[in-house]
Amino acid sequence: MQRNGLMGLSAGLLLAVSGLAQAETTVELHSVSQDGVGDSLGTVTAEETEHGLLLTPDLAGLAPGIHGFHMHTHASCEPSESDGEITPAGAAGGHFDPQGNETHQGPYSDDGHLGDLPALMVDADGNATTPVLAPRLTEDDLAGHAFIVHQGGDNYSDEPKLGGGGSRVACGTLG
Ligand SMILES: [Cu+2]
Ligand SMILES: [Zn+2]
Repeated sequence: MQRNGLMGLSAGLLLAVSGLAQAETTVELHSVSQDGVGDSLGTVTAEETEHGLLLTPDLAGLAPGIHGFHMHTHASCEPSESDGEITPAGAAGGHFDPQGNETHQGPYSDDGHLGDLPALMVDADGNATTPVLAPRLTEDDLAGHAFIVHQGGDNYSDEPKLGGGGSRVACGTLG
């Protein structure tokens, strides 16, 4: 009796541990330019919490300041070309928008792109380590897309275009 009880307890613990492991995804981000995908800049870890998806960056080599941060549609960080113009990580497509809202509203509105994430803070040394919370996302939303960090900030509106982030400077694909 006691032996069965202990076995049941260990099975329960194993389930709990594997459940935790599945609720966390770590993705490596690389610098991107018109030449393609460059060096690794570190990682972003996504962890499901009762408040939403907690995204913890461990990135280096970015310009100090606020950077727009989004989940883009496709799992590619390759450049794209249109009318002779090369866009870094353009193959990632636009902001993930499964509801077809076609408007950039940031992470706290249900009316915009689902891929709109909170902007990342990069310190004076070029490191980003402060976690941000994406309340509308779950871990199940991640696969098949890409995280992108932009050169500029993000005012969570369509003016200026896509919040004002401008060029894509870092990218990581989500299995
Ligand atoms: Cu973006
Ligand atoms: Zn957007």
